[in-house]
Amino acid sequence: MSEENIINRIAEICQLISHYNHQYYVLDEPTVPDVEYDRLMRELTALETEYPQFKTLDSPSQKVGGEALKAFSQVVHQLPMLSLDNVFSAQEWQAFVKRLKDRLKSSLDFAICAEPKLDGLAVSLRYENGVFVQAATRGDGTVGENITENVRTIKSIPLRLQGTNFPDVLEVRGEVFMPKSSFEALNQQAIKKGEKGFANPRNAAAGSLRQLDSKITAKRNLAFYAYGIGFVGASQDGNGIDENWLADSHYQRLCQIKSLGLPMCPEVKLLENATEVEAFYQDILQQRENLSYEIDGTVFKVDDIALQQKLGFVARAPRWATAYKFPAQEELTVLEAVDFQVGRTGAITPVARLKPIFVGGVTVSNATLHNQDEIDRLGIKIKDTVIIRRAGDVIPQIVSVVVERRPADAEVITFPSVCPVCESAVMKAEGEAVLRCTGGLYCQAQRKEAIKHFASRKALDVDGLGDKLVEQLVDEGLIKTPADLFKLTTLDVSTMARMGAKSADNLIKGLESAKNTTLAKFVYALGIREVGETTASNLAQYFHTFSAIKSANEEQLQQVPDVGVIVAKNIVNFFAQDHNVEVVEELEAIMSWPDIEVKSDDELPLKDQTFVLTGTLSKMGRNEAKAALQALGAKVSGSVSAKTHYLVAGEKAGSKLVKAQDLGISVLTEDEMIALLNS
Ligand code: I6G
Repeated sequence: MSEENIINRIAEICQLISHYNHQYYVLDEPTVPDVEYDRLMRELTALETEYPQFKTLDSPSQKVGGEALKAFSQVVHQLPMLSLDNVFSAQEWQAFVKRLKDRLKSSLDFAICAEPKLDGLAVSLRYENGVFVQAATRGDGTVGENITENVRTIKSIPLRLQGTNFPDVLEVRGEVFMPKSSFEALNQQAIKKGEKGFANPRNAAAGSLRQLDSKITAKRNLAFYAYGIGFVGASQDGNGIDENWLADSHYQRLCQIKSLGLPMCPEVKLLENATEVEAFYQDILQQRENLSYEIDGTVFKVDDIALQQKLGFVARAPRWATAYKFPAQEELTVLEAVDFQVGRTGAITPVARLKPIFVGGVTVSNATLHNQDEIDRLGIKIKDTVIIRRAGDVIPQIVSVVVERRPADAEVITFPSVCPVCESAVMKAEGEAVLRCTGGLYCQAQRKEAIKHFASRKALDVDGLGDKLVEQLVDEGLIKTPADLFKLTTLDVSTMARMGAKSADNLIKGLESAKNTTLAKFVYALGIREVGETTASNLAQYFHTFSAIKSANEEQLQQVPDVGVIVAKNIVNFFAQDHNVEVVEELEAIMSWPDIEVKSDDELPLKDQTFVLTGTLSKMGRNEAKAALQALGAKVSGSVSAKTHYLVAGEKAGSKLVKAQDLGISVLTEDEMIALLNS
């Protein structure tokens, strides 16, 4: 190859790879398979190794990380990097707007640029003549750290701007963050290696950016969204494009940066006026768990740059912008006591009684401590100050203990030596972390939980029979087993405390109609350990009759999808116990379900295909879609794995969609699934 050909080929590959990077990391629309991308990258590195003199500063090969640094040098920001003031409520937001209007001496409405507030690190990127030359942290706002080599490895940050319409010097400001899926993968790896892992995606992003060895950063899968423009100017040998290049709207400026190939957060929206702010805040709060990145609030900015200039700055923050933060998801509180609860399967769970604390939008006073292993892992004692986390609708968790705040009289948590409810012996099965009561249905707690499960919505769905009523019926000695429910009379029930004739009548009617069910629901309602809805439905599909399930041995049971050694053992054990057989026989005599239709393989075109449903399915709904897929032989699983064939992604699909995409699994929209079902 002639020198000229080599230079041309290097330039050609660089341009192609940058283009594919943009499609993949910024637009989320890859057009070539990974293998093609890898081929080009290998060819480029080979050429650059052989002809280092032709390697350019903006080569995409530099994204894999360069030489390790001894320390970070300092960067003086040409324009200070400001931070944001906060508001925490609708009232505070309104007060903010009032201050703006007072200062502007105007009652007119103004447009607002609304953005999610990413939980990452603010950085400033500098492009000179379109080439990425420097990245710096915010630091103290005036002087930051030079993290150029690390930022160079972030795949969605272009090393050369697209097109030609940009100023000679352009500083882009934005947030470097770690997507939730990358954070989870990173922590899984750390746990496998026996390391501690990062507390949250923000820490992981910060830890990854502050690596002296950029090869480590390169492996961390960081991402970037631009939120504004810093210094803009013509350099000495400039081409004349300068500040006038800038649009006079903040939102338009973000679009300008986007057109140069920099990623902009897809949730950014231009609002007509300040009254639309609350709806945007609520909408983003709703979406929070499903977003692929962590956020801790929203940011609102006066959109008109002329108004921004009139408003100016206070100390370190602009007057024209504020973060409207979400309620904190982590808080400090005190562990006041630990109670032990006995569940349906006898598991004894320590429950933390906490000093009530407002966290994640609700007041929390209890949290599970799971088992002894968890207590050991946390190193927690009664009277400890703890960090509690409540994210979205997830149940509150104790994240860690603030050991420095431990009082001298903190008490060790000790598990009971007998069942706290029935005083039967307790035991821990080999390899299990859970302590269990051995009392079975002799134990009143297990009995109550078994009946609650039997009557619950996903099982027999008995109208008028809630958890409280089950407790009352058992406490008053009216029932001992699920079968006893059907022996209740209106008279029995109406004589109970707080029970009117009408409610009693409703309950008896509810029980009457619950007698007709399906085989799958009946099997699920029995509450056999680890037999959930899907397993129960698989058992029904496989065996067709209840007597076949009851008499199957472990080997036969293991032929059923989802049933492994442990579940098979649990099923056999359940039917081997006299008290279970007694109750089951009584129930069989009372209840009925239609025969399972036996289908030939021709009628099961989706046999052996595993589907996962995620997001909101607005046309069919989850349950209907699941039933329709199963009717055609498909398996419907709750989690995405390498064994998944299709992911059906409804609106606001979140981490499952990200995982499926990472694994290269076919993703169907709801309409595509409906078309598949109809075909
Ligand atoms: O630190 C920040 C995060 C996000 C920001 C910011 C932002 O907008 C979405 N915007 C400004 C104007 C500043 N800091 C100073």
